[in-house]
Amino acid sequence: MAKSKVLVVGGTGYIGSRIVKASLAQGHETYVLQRPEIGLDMDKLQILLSFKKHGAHLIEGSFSDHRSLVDAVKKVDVVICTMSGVHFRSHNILLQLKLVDAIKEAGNVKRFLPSEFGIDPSRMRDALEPGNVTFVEKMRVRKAIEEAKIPFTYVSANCFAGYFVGNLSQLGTLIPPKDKVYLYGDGNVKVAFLDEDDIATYTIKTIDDPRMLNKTLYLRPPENILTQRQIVEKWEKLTNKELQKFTISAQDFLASMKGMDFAGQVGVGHFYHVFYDGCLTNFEIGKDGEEASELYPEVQYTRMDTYLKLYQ
Ligand code: NDP
Ligand code: GFR
Repeated sequence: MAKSKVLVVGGTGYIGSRIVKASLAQGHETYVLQRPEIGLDMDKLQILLSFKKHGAHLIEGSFSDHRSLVDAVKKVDVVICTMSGVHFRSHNILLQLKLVDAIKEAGNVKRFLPSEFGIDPSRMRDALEPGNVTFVEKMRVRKAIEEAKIPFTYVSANCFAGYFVGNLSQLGTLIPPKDKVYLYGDGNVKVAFLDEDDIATYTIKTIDDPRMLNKTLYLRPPENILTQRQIVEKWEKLTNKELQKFTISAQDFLASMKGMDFAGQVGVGHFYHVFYDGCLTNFEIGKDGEEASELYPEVQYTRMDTYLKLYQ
């Protein structure tokens, strides 16, 4: 069967750019939405031009022009949206409702992957405010997809190593601490960490896989199911330096939200559910889900010891 043609919407973004590269690498004719709104953003333009150099096609389209979205979608078989969802960057998850309308009208899309790539929002109905906004909005998009009977795959990517491993899971920084590290509780809650390039590889593997039609892919490669304490120990071994460890109780961690801005509070909420509740690993994958490393054992996923070497 011919490989599906893919349109990535949000292709110059953090995970989006990796998904464009993975789509090209796996031999899909790959299209990337080129939004007129990027205007004088030279960085975005350069990324788009580099995609073109590597064989991708650019399609002009705008979320303020429904017709342009319909025309873009009609050119492909699969649409992947990587719309922004990290509050201190930008957060436009609900814009996807316009893309769902376009896909519904076009009628040709064989698979739509909305911008998920994190905690499974369907399991977060009781999430703390204001961080629950992420999950409420992602569930609104899911509802629109399923009501329109658009075939889908949801990717629950768990923790991006760039946001959770390079910094030893410290809030407010993206690089490792020098002398002291704060542990969430005893630091022994199991979390799943993924290199972002592997997230992109697994994502593209699903799009022509009938086993992933209307299913959720959970990324839980066994050697990357680790606790925060294990991440810290890997870093200490790599640097041959012990860090001073401090424990933050759940109560104190939540109390720290006071005085934070909205984006900071959202982050605390997400970190709380990951590192205190263990929300990524405290459930069995059910009949509507599959685990990525089991489904695609050929993927040599990056271990976190290797990932951390980047930060030395
Ligand atoms: P980015 O912040 O990199 O943004 C992605 C793209 O969103 C941008 O490149 C842009 O597309 C598009 N976008 C942003 N604002 C607008 C707008 N106003 N109109 C149209 N398009 C817009 O996103 P991330 O890669 O950080 O996040 C993507 C997903 O991954 C989210 O769902 C987020 O929740 C999740 N995530 C999960 C993490 C985890 O650890 N599990 C970590 C970080 C994110 P364009 O390229 O066209 O300009
Ligand atoms: C783990 O799943 C998710 C993570 C998710 O489903 C949606 C969004 C995220 C975000 C986190 C919270 O918004 O990805 C990374 C993280 C963003 C963040 C990192 C927020 C505040 C911080 O101080 C921070 O420090 C690294």
